[in-house]
Order: sequence, then structure tokens, then C-alpha cells
Amino acid sequence: MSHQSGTQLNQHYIDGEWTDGDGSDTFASESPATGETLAEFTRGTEADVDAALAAADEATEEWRELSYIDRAEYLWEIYHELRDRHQELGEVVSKECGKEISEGKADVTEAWHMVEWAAGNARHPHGDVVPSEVGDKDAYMRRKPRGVVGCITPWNFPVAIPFWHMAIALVEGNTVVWKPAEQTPWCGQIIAEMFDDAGIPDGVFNMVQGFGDAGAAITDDERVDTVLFTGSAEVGQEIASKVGGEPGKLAACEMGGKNGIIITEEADLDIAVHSAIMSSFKTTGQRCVSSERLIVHTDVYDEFKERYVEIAEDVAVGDPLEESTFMGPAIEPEHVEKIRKHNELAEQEGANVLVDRFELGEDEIPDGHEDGNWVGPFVYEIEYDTDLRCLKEECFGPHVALLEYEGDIEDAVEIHNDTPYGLAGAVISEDYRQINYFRDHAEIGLAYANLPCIGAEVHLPFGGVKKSGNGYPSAREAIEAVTERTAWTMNNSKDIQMAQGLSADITMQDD
Ligand code: UN1
Repeated sequence: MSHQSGTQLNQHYIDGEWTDGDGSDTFASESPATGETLAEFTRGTEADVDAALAAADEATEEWRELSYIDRAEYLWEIYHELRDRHQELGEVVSKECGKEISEGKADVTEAWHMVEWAAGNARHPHGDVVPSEVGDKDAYMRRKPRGVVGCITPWNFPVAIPFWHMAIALVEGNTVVWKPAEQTPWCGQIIAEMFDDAGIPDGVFNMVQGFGDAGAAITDDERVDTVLFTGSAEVGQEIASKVGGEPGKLAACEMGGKNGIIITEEADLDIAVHSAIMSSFKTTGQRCVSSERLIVHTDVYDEFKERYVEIAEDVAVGDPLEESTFMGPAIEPEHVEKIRKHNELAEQEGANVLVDRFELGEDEIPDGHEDGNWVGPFVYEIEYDTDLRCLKEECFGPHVALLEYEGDIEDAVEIHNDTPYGLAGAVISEDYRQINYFRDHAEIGLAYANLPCIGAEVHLPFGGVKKSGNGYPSAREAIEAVTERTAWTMNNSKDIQMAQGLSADITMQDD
């Protein structure tokens, strides 16, 4: 059982030990739904990160000597614990990050799916047998762990995303230094306890609780070989550009989106409304795959608008632990302010506001939750213009633009692609030609047809293009970011024969 919540100060996990670390500052995990303190944590310093990196560095040699299958055994322990504690951990997720309970539990399910994928993959081939141009040569692609992997994870999937990063990094033979999001340290604590319970060797897994300064100390350190980051575009870009300047170091960053759904004149409007509501308001719009733009054909615009607005006016905001809740609170007061600014920006840019539940009525806020970070849907229509900031900047909240278009799917996709981001999107249509046009031309990493643009499964690549990512999505592709490839060629003959017709003759001066 976890020694989390309550008055006790929770610690870092470094080199197989729980430790207060070097600093004296502490911070609290606060419930977004009530404002109450859930637990207290020590705040990591550069010295703590230094100790964690030293431990991770030291542990690499022994860890990489284990077989894939032996490394995966530690993850299987965690897999079972995640499953056994599904309800309990789902509730912790909902309490700490405010997602309603089905989402809290889905976060834990997504975590064990990723652990299952990574640990199961230990028994699958990890390289290629490659034909050589020369008959007597054997050629292979082999993989080696990169070494120390620094993981920086966001609050909105506080159990799933840490495992996207760490399950794969560890099974592939790397050691890890992880900083959980400062908003969800309790989830971080429980995950660290699971690694401790699983008996993972000292130094292989390390967790430092803290803020951006601790994260920067991880990403800046030369002992880190790969940085895995999921979070905001601002921080991701900073990490990617800094790390890009350091030879031999790699950053795999997954960032946000300004995701769009196209609803064509051939759409089934039941599917359209359902998909759009899910994509806009699940997780209170705080998924990197949430949709903030609905691009709707003029022929179906009025009917879609009426049906969508009716639900957005009424969708249940409330206590995340109640099953009847659709939207929980926003993560923190600063984020409520950010959402307010985005709503105001849309109004300044000429939005016609259709739903404004930013300030919820007293009767909409559950009893005893008056200090929560409550926000409701904000829906507006605006004439598409490429210069509008409200159509380009990610709000990360329940803030949605309706854009009416005329013409064909080509016109809709042009509007769809007119953002600096490229993470997720959907097309709603009964016409396969329109669907396939979207599939082939939408500039995104996660594309859906007749579905919401949220809810990707873990064994698919997850990542975006343009400002949304730099090309190492989770699951199979994340292996590229945490391993080195070796081209291994071996001669079976006593003669040396070269590829490309290169002469292997050594000629002497008097030949
Ligand atoms: C995120 O939005 O930050 O596809 C991650 C999904 C989830 C992951 C979302 N599997 O909605």
C-alpha cells in the first residue's frame, strides 16, 4: 500500500532508496476539484538530479547485460499490480488530475497496455537479417540500448504516459531518470513504489519530484543519452533545440495540437455530433489530441450547430469521482486563467459566441467543491481567416470554434491544415472518396474517420508532424529513440571480398 496521501512528506527515489534529497523546499499536490491538499512532496534540486543521474549511469552496465526477457520480468510485476489496483489507482488519477473516473481508470488501463506491449515485445525479434551483396557475408541490423534516458511527463495522463516512456526504455536496456509532472506527484509516488516493490536493481529506475528546474537539470546533463518528453510545445521545442546542438544526444518530443474535425455534407450527423462532443470536452479539452476546431460544410452547418450547441449547453461538469460526470475541473487556477484569455482572444477577433459556460453557475458546482478550478464549454463560430490567432493557438481547454466551409473536401482539408500543429484530426463522412482524401492529405500523425480524434491505442504510433512533434512516437517507434543500431557484417570466407565492386587487391610498388 502506498505511503502517499496524508501528512507524511513523500520523497524522491534514487539509487534504490527513498530520500529527502538535498533541498529543503516542499510542494503540495492539490485536488483540482476541491483545492484540498492531497499530499506533500520534497522538491528536487540540481543536486538530486545529479545523484539520480550518477546512479542511472552507474547501473547501465549491469542492466544491459541482462536478457530482454529478464528485464521485462520486472515490468510484468508492475503489469499485474496495475491491473490488481485498477479501481484504486483510477481514483487517485481522478482525484489528482481531475479527470472523471472512467478516464482515470482508462489512464491506468492504457498504462498496463503499454507495459504489456513493451514487456511482450521482449520476446519478439529486435533486429533484422539483411542480405549482403557478397554471398559469403552475413549482414544484420542489431540494437543496443543508448544508456541513460531522461523522462519528462505531463499531468494529463499521469500513469499512462510515464509507462509509454519508461516501459520501452527499460526493456530495451536503458536506465531511467524520471521527473513526473509537478501537478501529479502522487501518481509519480505510486509508480515509484511499484518499481521498488518489483525489486528493480538499484539505480536502474530513479524518480526526482519537482518542477521545470529539475526537468532542465535532467535534459541539460551530458550523461543523458536520450530525452523523452511529452508536454507543451514551448518546452518541447526548447528541449529539442538544445539537445539538437549536442552531438550524440537525442530528444524525442511529443507536443500539443490545434486539432480539427471535418464534417462534410455527406456526414451522418449522429456520428458527427457524438464525435465532436467527445473530442472537444472529454478530459475538459485537456488532451493534446482534443479538438478545438470543427470545420463544417455549409449544407449541414445549421443542423450540426443546433445539435452540438444543445449538448454543449448541457454537458455535465462535476465531481470527477462521480460516474455521471462528463467533464471534471481544469488542472489548476493558472490554467483557468489561460482558458479565459483564449476565450477573450476569440471574442476580440470577432467570434460569435454560441455557448459561454466559462463561469459556471453556483448550482452547477457540486457541494463542497467551491474551491475547484471549474470551467465549462465555450463554443463560438467565426469566419475562417488564416490570420486569426484563435484558430492557431492551442488553448488546451473546452474552447471550440465552429468554421463553416463551402466547396469540396479539398477546401475543408486546406482549412484543416492551416495551423502550425499537426497531431490529431478526424473526418466525418459516408463518402469513402472524401475519407481517403483526408487520410492522404491531412497533415497529422493520428487520423480518424467517423470517430472522435481522441483515444489512440498504444500499439499504434503516437505522434505528430509540424510543431506537434519530432518523429519518435510511442510504442514501436519509440524504440528508435532509445536504441542504437549497429550494422554487423561478418565474413564466412577466408578471402576478403568487398561490396560495390570495390577492389580488395593490395598492390605493391613493384607489382
Ligand atoms: C494526450 O492527449 O496527451 O489518444 C495523450 C489518446 C490517449 C493519449 C492522449 N491514448 O487520447
